[in-house]
Amino acid sequence: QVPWFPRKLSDLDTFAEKVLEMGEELSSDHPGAQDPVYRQRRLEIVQKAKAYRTGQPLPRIEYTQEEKDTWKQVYTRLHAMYPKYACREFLHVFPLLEQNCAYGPNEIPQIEDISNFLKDCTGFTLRPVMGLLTPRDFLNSLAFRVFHSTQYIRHHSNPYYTPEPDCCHELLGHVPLFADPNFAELAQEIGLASLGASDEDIEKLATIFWFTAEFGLCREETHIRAYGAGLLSSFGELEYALSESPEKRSFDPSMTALQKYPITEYQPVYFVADSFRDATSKLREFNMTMKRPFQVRYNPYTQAVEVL
Ligand code: H2B
Ligand code: FE
Repeated sequence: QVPWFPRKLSDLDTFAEKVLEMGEELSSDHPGAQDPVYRQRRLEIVQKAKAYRTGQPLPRIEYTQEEKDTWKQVYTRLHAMYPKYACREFLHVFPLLEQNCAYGPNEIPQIEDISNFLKDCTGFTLRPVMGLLTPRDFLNSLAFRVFHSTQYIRHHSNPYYTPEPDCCHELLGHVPLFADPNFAELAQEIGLASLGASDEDIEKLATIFWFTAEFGLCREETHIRAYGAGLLSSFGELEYALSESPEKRSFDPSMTALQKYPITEYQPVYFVADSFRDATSKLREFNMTMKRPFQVRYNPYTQAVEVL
């Protein structure tokens, strides 16, 4: 029995209302949980994501001054660290986002502008989302070069902490790498492998996503740099990850896929890729060891998945 999977772009519409948690409700440990104004605002933003369907213009949010102030604090602190810690692909793209998508400390960029920019770079596009998707749905969308992005921002009481993805994490952490052709290929490769995969294989692919797109490190000449969004959107963990403290192992999908990890603390182990191309070719080899009674191919002309 093969699990259902999306075949065409508009099939992703079925994910809009299927959010794991914190879709319209916040968990009690969310810093905004006791703030009715915050909850109302978040609800207003996620309702636009819930209503979004393929082909419609992406919702534009008019952010409040308080939201912009939170963004400014996060942006300023991280931006100062990037030259020392971020990988070269990230550093190449960032100024292009400043020029083309109004990245900067004073405004929260709009996902519509970013999506148009990414589309020109790698064909990746963004879709708004209410909150956490299941790992399966989230990974499946990467097969179509679609990344789900939240549009609300963390609570202003603690600008350097969020228990869930927010626009700081998506726009500062994830977006720059999706403009890089080699990273885009790596991400799509994880996505294609996830289509119709068994639950066990989804868990492995989610772990690989965790140790690459979220917490990945890469080698550059004599040093190691960060490309994972969880690092590039957290000043504390970014510095820690590149210090001597945590263990660093070479990225090897068959080993990486089995590594256990904490989700609320700094990672004890990180995986270092030689390059995105090398990681992609290792991943392709690994994917061939996963059994699936069919093969898939993405057709960019129709934006559909062909089942072979
Ligand atoms: N959903 C959303 N909306 N954003 C994410 O970054 C995300 C997700 N990450 N669902 C997924 C799960 C990831 O942690 C893996 C694939 O489990
Ligand atoms: Fe993320």
